Amino acid sequence: MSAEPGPEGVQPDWSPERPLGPAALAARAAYVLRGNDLGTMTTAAPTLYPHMWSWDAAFVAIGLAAINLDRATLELDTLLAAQWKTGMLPHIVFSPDAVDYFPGPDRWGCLAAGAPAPAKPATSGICQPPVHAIAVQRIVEAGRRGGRTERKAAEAFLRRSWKPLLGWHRWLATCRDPDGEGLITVHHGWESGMDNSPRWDEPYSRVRVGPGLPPYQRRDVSVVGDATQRPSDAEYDRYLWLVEQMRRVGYDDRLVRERCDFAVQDVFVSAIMAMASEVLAELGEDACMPSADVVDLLSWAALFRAGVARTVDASTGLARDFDLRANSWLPAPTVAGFAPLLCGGLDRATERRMLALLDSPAWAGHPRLVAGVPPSASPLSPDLRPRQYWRGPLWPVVAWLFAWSFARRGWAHRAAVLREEGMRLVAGGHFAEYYEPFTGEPLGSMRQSWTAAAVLDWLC
Ligand code: 2M8
Repeated sequence: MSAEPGPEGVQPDWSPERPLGPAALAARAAYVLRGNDLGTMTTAAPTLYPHMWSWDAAFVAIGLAAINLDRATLELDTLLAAQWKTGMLPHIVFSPDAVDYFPGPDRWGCLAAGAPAPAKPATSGICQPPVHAIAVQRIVEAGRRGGRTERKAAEAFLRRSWKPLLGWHRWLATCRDPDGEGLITVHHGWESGMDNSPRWDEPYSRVRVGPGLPPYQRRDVSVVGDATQRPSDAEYDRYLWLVEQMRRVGYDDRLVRERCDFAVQDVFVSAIMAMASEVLAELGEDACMPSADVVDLLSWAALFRAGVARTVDASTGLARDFDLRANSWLPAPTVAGFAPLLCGGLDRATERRMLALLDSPAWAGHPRLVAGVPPSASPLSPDLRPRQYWRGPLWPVVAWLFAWSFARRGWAHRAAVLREEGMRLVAGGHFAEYYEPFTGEPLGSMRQSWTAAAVLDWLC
């Protein structure tokens, strides 16, 4: 292995490295996942994110499915065991053994606030994108490729996870889209998974931090070692204020909907909901699960696909989020604008235009990008911050998600190109959280589980 970085995020003398061969890269990726394994959960990253994150856990399971089916199912079993009584899968499942993280269980204070959370383990009080059905599909496929024992284990896993997964999708469809508009509402940028994306600048600008915000000390900045890669303190105040608002209403779904300062219909989460509902319906149909469940899943797939398609702005060619508090569209050009390509539903002309835009110099076709993958923000945007998290860097896991859905949609060539370009990012053997788009410098955490997992899935 190459020398470990000092603070988790800092590469002391980074310079472009010679690419490793596929076998060495796969071995390193497996080594990273093993190193981040706490036994029944894998940390999203060893120091920066020392607990289980919901959508990270799904990607981890996807990577593990390629090398250790039992460990892959255990990962999702751990997550599902933390499901709330309402059906919500929490965005963080805290390990009692892990090192510090802020905001930790006390700051979320879910049980003390009377939330419908499990007595154990401790969790956060919000959710993340519902990619989990994709992991289940990967596990079932890996089971089928294996022998009789693996196939049976994967089928048993599907049977035991069916109800919790259905409950999760039902909670999203009912609590987060109560009027059946086909768009999921998020109440925190963290729920989108794209925490500080320019998508959220407008809605956050309307969040007024109240006087009662308890004091706190950030930990992320010292771990990464370079504050410019992370959200600002002012942004963090707003993140923490939203947590405070939700805590004060006991994380009650209805009250959060009514009172939380942040309420945005998220087009990317909605596209994932459409796609994942369809995947789950197919798995259920194959495994003879109750047909009423399959019908519900198919109806959500259709509803959210249509909801996502309706958000496309004819003038930019991109899909948009909608701010329910300001009653306005959010037009920031980010990777989320390509959400309809994940789930389908556009008419042919609009879809072709969107694909051409994705390939253009304004996006993945920008001549200076080190890899032709969808960047988190347009390289031509005046707001581009090439080193800052969700405001411009390239994310291998995002490339994986697009590649997977393009393959599913029958676009084999596009999927293969994305895989090849995504592999270009990680070829030096750092499984970084994200990469500088023009130099390829690895940034954020250096042992990010979902990056290693994406590489394993691509290589194995
Ligand atoms: C990032 O989010 C956490 C908060 O949830 C953070 O910045 O502290 C995001 O990139 C999110 O999408 C991801 O799941 C998480 C762990 O990798 O890190």
